[in-house]
This record gives sequence, structure tokens and C-alpha cells, in this order.
Amino acid sequence: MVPTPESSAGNGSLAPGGAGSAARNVNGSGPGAGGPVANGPRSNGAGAGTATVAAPATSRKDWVSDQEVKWCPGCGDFTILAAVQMLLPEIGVRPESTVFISGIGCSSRFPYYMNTYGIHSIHGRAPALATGLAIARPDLDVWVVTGDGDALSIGGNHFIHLMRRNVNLTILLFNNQIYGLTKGQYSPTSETGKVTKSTPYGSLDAPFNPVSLAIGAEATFVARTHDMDRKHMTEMLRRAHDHKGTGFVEIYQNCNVYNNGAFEDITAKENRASNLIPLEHGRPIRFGENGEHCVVRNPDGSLRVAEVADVGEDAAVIHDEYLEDSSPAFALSRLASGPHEPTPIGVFRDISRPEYSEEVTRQVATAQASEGEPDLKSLIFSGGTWSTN
Ligand SMILES: Cc1ncc(C[n+]2csc(CCOP(=O)(O)OP(=O)(O)O)c2C)c(N)n1
Ligand code: SF4
Ligand SMILES: [Mg+2]
Repeated sequence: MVPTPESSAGNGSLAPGGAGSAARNVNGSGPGAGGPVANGPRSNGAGAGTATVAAPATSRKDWVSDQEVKWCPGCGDFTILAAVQMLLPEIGVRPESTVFISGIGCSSRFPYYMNTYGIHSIHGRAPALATGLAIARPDLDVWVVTGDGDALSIGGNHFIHLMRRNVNLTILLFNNQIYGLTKGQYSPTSETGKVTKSTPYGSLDAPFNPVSLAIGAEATFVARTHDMDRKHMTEMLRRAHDHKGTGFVEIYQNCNVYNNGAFEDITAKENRASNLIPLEHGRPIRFGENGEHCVVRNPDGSLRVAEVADVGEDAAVIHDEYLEDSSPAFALSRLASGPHEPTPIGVFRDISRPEYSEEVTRQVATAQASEGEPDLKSLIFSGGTWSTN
């Protein structure tokens, strides 16, 4: 599934570096140009017996492709691209061991701009390709980039199953609450009443909350950030990447052409203190210019915003990312009904569960040990087979 530079001219796939780039050692073993590859944090130690030497450190320019970026000037996607290209050198992974897989949309053009392996795949199907790749090549660092339409309309089913399987990859959902690429139709995250070209009298649909959906689908790592704060975004991306299993990050992303200002009420500099609720593990959930607001629990388990002066300091909920029970994280995700009122950002949930690729590999090894060498023909003709005429 990972193209070699020679085979990469086919539809929808691209090789890192474009013209002039050296051949990549995608297997992490053998004498590829640049020498043996040091495995990144997602390594499972594949290639045992191969001498591994430290690869030279990378800088941002090593991750920037030679492709012209075709997003509209001012699009929030630029901030996300810059954040990823600056983070990867810090993480210590290598371009030749990194793969970005996307579906279709403005956001899904992302792989073209990364000097890594990449697949600009089929609408909504990036999770399926990424799952296969993560299982077949656990030594690679796999990222999925998707949009609110790509992940939650046509790809909704694939998205939820990726979450519950806990495949070892990082998924970034660029949520601009609109279909950008196709010029401004409403999406599954657009608010009820949204007037667009496809909803001229206003959308009748209740929007998805991607964080709630991910938590409901048994995601093990769920975070939210936005495109107006690169420092926070970088931290969320790093945490998601370091997570073993599926690291999911919803990124509020401004589409300045078809849905400009969708998140302004909470992300504009002057609104952040009063409308962004930073989640910090082990700390009371408080916000406001002087921490004057807090989040408290109602008798029914739901959460609400209160004034510290009214409820007292001890009433504030202490944030715990590591709770097995997903109810508190889910309640946090329901605190705001849209990005126009106090909205939590940060890590909602970070729990540990067996990772899918390892489980598949282990199961196959167990089956092979007990069943012997696989024989496809005898499998096909075993058990309940019959002839027809
Ligand atoms: C099978 C199929 N159906 C529909 C389309 C048209 N289409 C292309 S992108 C897109 C929506 C993209 O929205 P989103 O994922 O939010 O990406 P954005 O452009 O906003 O980043 C649609 C419906 C398509 N390309 N393929
Ligand atoms: S249409 Fe919107 S999301 Fe797409 S590139 Fe332009 S500003 Fe960005
Ligand atoms: Mg979109």
C-alpha cells in the first residue's frame, strides 16, 4: 500500500519529495538511500536483526513538499499544515517512515503538501486504507486527515469503526462546519437553521458533535483544538501522536470563503478568556480572565457553567483524562451546544486499551502456530462447500 517512488505516478498516490527526491527506504531495513532508518515512536521493532543507526534530525523544510498549496489565502488549513510540519521534526520521526492518508475535500489535499508518503484516497474511506496500512506496516507512522463532510457524512461508518477498533494512528478532523471543496453546502456539523446553497431555507438537521461521537464510539484518545492557537494545537497533536491506539483530534478550522467566522465567538483573541474552557488533567475546570467561571456537576450528572463566587472554589469539577468511565468526558463534550458559548478545548479522554494492529498480528500468529502453514485451496474446499449444476 505504500508506493515506492518509482510506482507512485498512479492515480491518487504520491511519493515524498516529488521531483529530485532520493529513493526512500520504506521498509526501515536494507540499504536504501540515506541508510537504515531509525524507527519512530510507533515502532513495534519490526526488522529485528537489522542494524539500526540514528538517522539525522530533520527540520521543518524536510517535511515541506514541492507542491503548490492550493488552499484559499487565509484558510485555517495553513495553520494546521505549519503546526504539523513544525511538530514532526520535534517528535523525531522520519519522512520516509511517515504516511498521510486523506479522503476528499479541501482538508484532504493535505498529503500533497507533506514531503512524506501519502494517499489522497476515496471520499470517506481514509480510515479503511489507514487501518490496512497500520496493520500491514506497524513500523510506519500513519496519520489520517479528514474533514467534517469526509469523516461524518460519507465516511461516518468508517469513522466510528476506526474509533472502536483503536487502530494505531493519528486522525485529524478539520471541522469547518461546511463542505469547502464543493463550494459551501451544509455539512453534518453545520448548525440547525444554517442557510447554504443546499439548504436555502435553513438546515433541519441536528448537527453532530465530533467529540461526543468519538467518545460514544469508544475512542481511547479524544482532543479538541482550534486554528487560532498553534501552541495549543501542537500540544494536542503531540499527545494524540504519542497515544498508543487511535489518537483523535477535532480542529476547529475557519473556512474564510464559505463559512467565515464560524468559531469567532470562542476563538477570537478577545473572546477566548470568556468562552474557551482549557482542560488540564488533575486541575479544577475554571476559566475567565481571572478564573472566575467554573464547571460544576448537576445532581443528574450533567455539567454546567457556574460562577466561582456563587458556588465556591471546591465545587469546580476536577478534570480527569484517564477515567475508564466515558460519562464524564461525554458530559464535558455536551457542555456547549455549539461554538458560541463556553466550549472546552484540550484532552477530553486518554485511556489505554489493546491496540488493533498488535491484536490482529497476535491472532494471526496464534492461528498459524496451531493450524500450520496457511493453505488457501484447502481452506476454500473445507467445511460447508457444495457443488451446483
Ligand atoms: C463519492 C463522492 N461523493 C461526493 C463527492 C463530492 N464532494 C467532494 S468533497 C465533499 C465534501 C468535503 O467536505 P469536508 O470533508 O468538510 O472538506 P472541506 O472541503 O470542508 O475541507 C463532497 C461532498 C465526491 N467527491 N465523491
Ligand atoms: S474553500 Fe474554505 S476550506 Fe477550502 S481552501 Fe478555501 S477557505 Fe479553505
Ligand atoms: Mg468541511
